[in-house]
Amino acid sequence: MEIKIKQVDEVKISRYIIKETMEDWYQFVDSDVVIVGAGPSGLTAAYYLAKAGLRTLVFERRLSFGGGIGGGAMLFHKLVIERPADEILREFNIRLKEVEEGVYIVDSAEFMAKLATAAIDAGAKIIHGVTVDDVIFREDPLRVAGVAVEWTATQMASLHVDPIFISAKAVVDATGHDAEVISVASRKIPELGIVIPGEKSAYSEKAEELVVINTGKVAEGLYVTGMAVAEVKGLPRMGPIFGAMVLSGKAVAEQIIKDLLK
Ligand code: 48F
Repeated sequence: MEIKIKQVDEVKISRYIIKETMEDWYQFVDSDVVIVGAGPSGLTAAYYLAKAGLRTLVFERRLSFGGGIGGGAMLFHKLVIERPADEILREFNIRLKEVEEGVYIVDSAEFMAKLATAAIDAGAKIIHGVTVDDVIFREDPLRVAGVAVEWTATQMASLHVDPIFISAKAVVDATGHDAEVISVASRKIPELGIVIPGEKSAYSEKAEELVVINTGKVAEGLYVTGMAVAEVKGLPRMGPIFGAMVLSGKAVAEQIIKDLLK
């Protein structure tokens, strides 16, 4: 078989990559919404926010999508979803197997891939390998106004490097069980009055609804979604059932859309 591959030299490859990367950073340094964490709640929120026309940037510490989706339950590659979260998954063309009325099984790889695709296709920008380690705040009125970011690799190497800053009208903590962004805001901006009681042990039937109900604004400019809600509001965990994660992502997006586009 004859094949003629276009020849591109190394300098051109480097230039294209550097230019296009920097254009993205230059544009998104001033975002409408920064979501921290590309797990199920963060990706769902990103989809609805971008779809509403908001400039939406997701920072993910790792080089992959999905957060806890990929690990499933003890690495088993199936997860449970319950009504009405199935409606959201259907929007992303994720196949569901009903195992009892209103209870579905989903394949974790399909869930991760299609959720990320939906967020990206809606216009959200996802940047991997970046850790958010602080927030920006302003007074009069007191509010969170953005985030400080660093390469994850720089942090892993314990290098003493200052971060760069990204401004946002809304910052969403979608970091999962540790609620990392709200924890740092609570510690470093005591004026915000955020007290974190910590997550409780598992009580799945209750936790799913409580997480969704308690999703939302924590301080001006600062929002919480997903498992971080349990940490910040002192709620029980629920394990490998994921309905509340996507419902919480949608709920936080709806609140931000209301707050920013009113
Ligand atoms: O943990 P994660 O999946 O959060 P979630 O959306 O979903 C929780 C479920 O996966 C599961 C559960 C459901 O019943 O209990 O745990 O609430 O995804 C959080 C993502 O945030 C990234 C982390 O790598 C993961 O992909 N992350 C965490 N801290 C930071 C961060 C940070 N400081 N900066 C950037 N990314």
